[in-house]
Amino acid sequence: MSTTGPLTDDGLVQLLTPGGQRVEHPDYSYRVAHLDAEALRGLYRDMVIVRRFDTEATALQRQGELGLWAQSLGQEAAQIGSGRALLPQDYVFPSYREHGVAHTRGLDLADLLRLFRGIDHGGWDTAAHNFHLYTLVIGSHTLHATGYAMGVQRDGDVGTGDPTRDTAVVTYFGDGATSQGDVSEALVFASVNNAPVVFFCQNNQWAISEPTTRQSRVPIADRAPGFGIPSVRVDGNDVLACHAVTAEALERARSGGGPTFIEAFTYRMGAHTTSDDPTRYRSAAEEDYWSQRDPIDRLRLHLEAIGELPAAFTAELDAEAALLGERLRTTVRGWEAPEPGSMFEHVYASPNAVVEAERAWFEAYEGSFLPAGGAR
Ligand SMILES: Cc1ncc(C[n+]2csc(CCOP(=O)(O)OP(=O)(O)O)c2C)c(N)n1
Ligand SMILES: [Mg+2]
Repeated sequence: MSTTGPLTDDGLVQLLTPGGQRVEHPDYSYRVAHLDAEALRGLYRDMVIVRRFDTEATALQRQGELGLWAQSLGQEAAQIGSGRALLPQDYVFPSYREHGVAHTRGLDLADLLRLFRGIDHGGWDTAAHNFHLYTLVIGSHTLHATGYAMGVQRDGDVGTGDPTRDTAVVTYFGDGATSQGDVSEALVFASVNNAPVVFFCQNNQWAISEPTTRQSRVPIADRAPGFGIPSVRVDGNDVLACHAVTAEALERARSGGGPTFIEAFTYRMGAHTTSDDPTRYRSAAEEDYWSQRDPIDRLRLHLEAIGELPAAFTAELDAEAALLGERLRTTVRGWEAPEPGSMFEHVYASPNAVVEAERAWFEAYEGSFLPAGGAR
């Protein structure tokens, strides 16, 4: 681990060491002081469930049931820690591997698979969960989040002091996304408008095969102050630290204090997607190093050390995870393929001439094939 550059671990906020020991931080410890053993087990349960979901989804892709899958393996602490700091009225703009955050917003995890099976443009009701659709156009949703946050501000839902009204917006994106112009534009707009938005960058050290050292010479969080936005670097494999820094940033946003940039320093333990083979561009030694820093192991070690991980709890959790796996397999295989022409529906709220012309062309094209079985 270098002491300089974008991959340094200098200055990371940490509340739980890789060995599972609680450590004090002068600015952040108080933000997790209320989490008792039951709450810690809740965070552990979330991470285990999401990992099981991710493992099942990967297997379903390998069995040909999904076209593609983007794993969240290794990023569970960043996602669960931050997601559990959100209030119901807060709004999330994710990229495409925020399965843990989706879980904290109460989505049925199965619904995340519709898009990846190619049967739906989205997969869930965004308004029901204040969780926007997955965005695959890297960084573009940081602009959507900033615009949405400016709307929240103009609706007067910031700084009223009413904890059920004041609202924050959070957008999740990767290290690679920070090189996109859209992200810089979003930071400019958020800053000059003092928008209630939290920029949550999961620096998982890779943008497909490009390492973070190809995105920046300095820690990514160091860029934000240049836009006038305060930033913090956090150990992204420490669920407590992620929870603490996000709680602070959300509170700042809701109270009218403006945007914050969080860099959660973590590691993409899996491939970029199921179409990728990381053995072509990274070393086994690097993967071994990070497997020693698994975010779930860290909390497990802590709970064991304080005698708060009873066998009955882990047995129940194992059963819950197995049941989820079974349900996912049955649900996904049970989904019928939609009529191909239905992809033209719901593009706009009202009829649109261009979409109608495309639909007509498509129907004529489909109609040009012989019917199944041969003769007309
Ligand atoms: C605008 C745009 N350019 C390129 C791509 C292709 N692409 C898909 S994922 C990816 C890497 C993103 O890396 P990062 O932001 O670090 O997120 P991670 O996948 O590591 O979570 C790229 C370049 C894209 N989807 N959108
Ligand atoms: Mg990345």
